[in-house]
Amino acid sequence: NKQNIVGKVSNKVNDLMQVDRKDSKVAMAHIYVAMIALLLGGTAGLLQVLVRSGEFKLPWGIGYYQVLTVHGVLLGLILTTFFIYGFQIAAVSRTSGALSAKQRLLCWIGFWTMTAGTAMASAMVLLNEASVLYTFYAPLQAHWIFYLGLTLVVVGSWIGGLGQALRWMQWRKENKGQTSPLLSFMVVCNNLMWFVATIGVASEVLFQLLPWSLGLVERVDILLSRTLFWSFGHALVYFWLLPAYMIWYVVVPKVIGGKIFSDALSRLSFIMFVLFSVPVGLHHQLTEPGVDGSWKFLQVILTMMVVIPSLLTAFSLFATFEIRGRSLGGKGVFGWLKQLPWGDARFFVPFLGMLVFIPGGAGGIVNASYQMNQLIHNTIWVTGHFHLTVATAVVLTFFGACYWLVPHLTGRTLTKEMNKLGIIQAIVWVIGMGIMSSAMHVAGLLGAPRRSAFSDYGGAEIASTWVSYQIAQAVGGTLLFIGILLFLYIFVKLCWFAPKGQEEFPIAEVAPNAEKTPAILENFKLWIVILVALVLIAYTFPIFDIITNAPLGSKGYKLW
Ligand code: HAS
Ligand code: CU
Repeated sequence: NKQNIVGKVSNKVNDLMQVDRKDSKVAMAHIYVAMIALLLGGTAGLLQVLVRSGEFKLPWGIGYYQVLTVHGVLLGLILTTFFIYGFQIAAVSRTSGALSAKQRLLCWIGFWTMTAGTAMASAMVLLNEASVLYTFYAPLQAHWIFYLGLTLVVVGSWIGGLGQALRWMQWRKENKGQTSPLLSFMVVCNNLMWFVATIGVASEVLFQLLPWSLGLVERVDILLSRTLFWSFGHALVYFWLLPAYMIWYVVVPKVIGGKIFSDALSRLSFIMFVLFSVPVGLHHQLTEPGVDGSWKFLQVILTMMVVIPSLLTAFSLFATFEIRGRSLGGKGVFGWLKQLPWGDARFFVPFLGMLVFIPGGAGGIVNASYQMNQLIHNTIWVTGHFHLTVATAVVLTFFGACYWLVPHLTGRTLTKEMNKLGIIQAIVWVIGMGIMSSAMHVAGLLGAPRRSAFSDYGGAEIASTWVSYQIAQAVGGTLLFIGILLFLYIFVKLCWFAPKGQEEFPIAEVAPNAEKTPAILENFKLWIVILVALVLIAYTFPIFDIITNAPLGSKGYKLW
């Protein structure tokens, strides 16, 4: 009888492991696509900095803007979305419990839909039918298959996101009245924000760009298309950032042996992102005519509101680090810093990301300051800004996460050598990015444009002041490419060659003396109502204005 019970228990455990493995598989599928995007998109980045240095010409008739489109689409849209979904699926599965067969199926359907869309969009870029950059601004007109491909990526993300959210809802049903697992809650916040944000870009593509590129209509309203795009575009950058914040709030404290500073504060900051990420898109259009200044100013204020949850995050991370450092005996104002596990890549790599986010975020506040935006808009300063935010703060955090997530999902372990290589990789990245991004910021202040190939502008004197910075960008960009190769080497090792074993998914507990989490924070109905109200306030009048005062609209152009 006893044996029978033992048998049954071990069968049950086996079943659970089996299901877990199935979740791991769908998570890893996403991460593989992300890594292919990293390799190809990174190669494109290398070519760009070389072209812009003025010392290199692209062979075989490849266009600069074609390469730039590959870079932006693959790294900005594909690497991010696929990695985030891989991470989020694992996060929900490990904190709310393994996905049901139906939920997992949704994740697979989402995965294949997104992958098919990626293939369609990439094919069109490679065939030189869609050199329209990752923001695909009209009146540049791509082949309709490019737009359809991007639509499938978005639709696929809705399906996969639903699969993740359903698991959280099931947990809530099964555990009435209890505070839900923090990490799953955060995933649901991110997916909700993403869903609301993508409505704008989906309308742009479905009602404007697709009919236009198919030749069903001759002209589209440019200002409307850009406004719809940016109602999505800013939330997009937080869709990248929030998974990094999940890792900072929940994983990093566990890695350093500490606790989450406050569950309630973490949830509050995520809810603030849900509320304020969408109604701020006009801060990308501050120089555009056709939108009244007062609406731009309202969205500038809302942008400053969305800075607050980042400041909350900085505060609680500092607190987590200091409390842990002091508990290990650190003394004095900064003595506790020494106690942190600097030799652990799972801490060190995301930490560098946090550090870089301080200047990155400060630059964002400069951008969002209505008047200062005049100085930096459309200059390569902006490119410098987002290489600190998304390409360092976020990407280094994702790299750091891979060092436990990949072996966790593939049943292997992170060896000492790989850990060390991970640390070297991050240092190479920060040095490369430090050089490239600083040069971009300075050149931008000197007026160097973004989104443009090398030119001496007919020998204009001002263009000669940019040259040394463009060469510095090439040096930094080359280091970054080496960083990508180094990371992919570690990734391949962790997938197929590292010793077999078990690596945990680190999830910290909440500090015992923290306040109890108010139930209102989980009341999504309330937050959705406020979110919809804010979006309506921020966008109804500007869009009404744009539509009623619409000029003829523009035909499509293919300038490449
Ligand atoms: Fe941005 C343009 C404003 C954040 C990405 N941004 C872009 C573009 C991208 C991008 C891709 O208002 C270009 C889009 C295009 O192609 O045209 N951005 C902001 C503001 C923030 C901000 C106000 N951006 C981001 C993040 C991104 C991102 C995050 C990606 C992930 N951005 C703008 C504006 C433009 C713009 C304008 C348009 C410019 C133009 O004219 O075209 C804020 O969210 C930033 C808040 C962040 C902070 C930092 C908090 C620091 C933390 C770290 C703590 C560190 C610790 C370490 C604890 C205030 C959380 C401990 C240290 C020890 C020593 C112990
Ligand atoms: Cu923005």
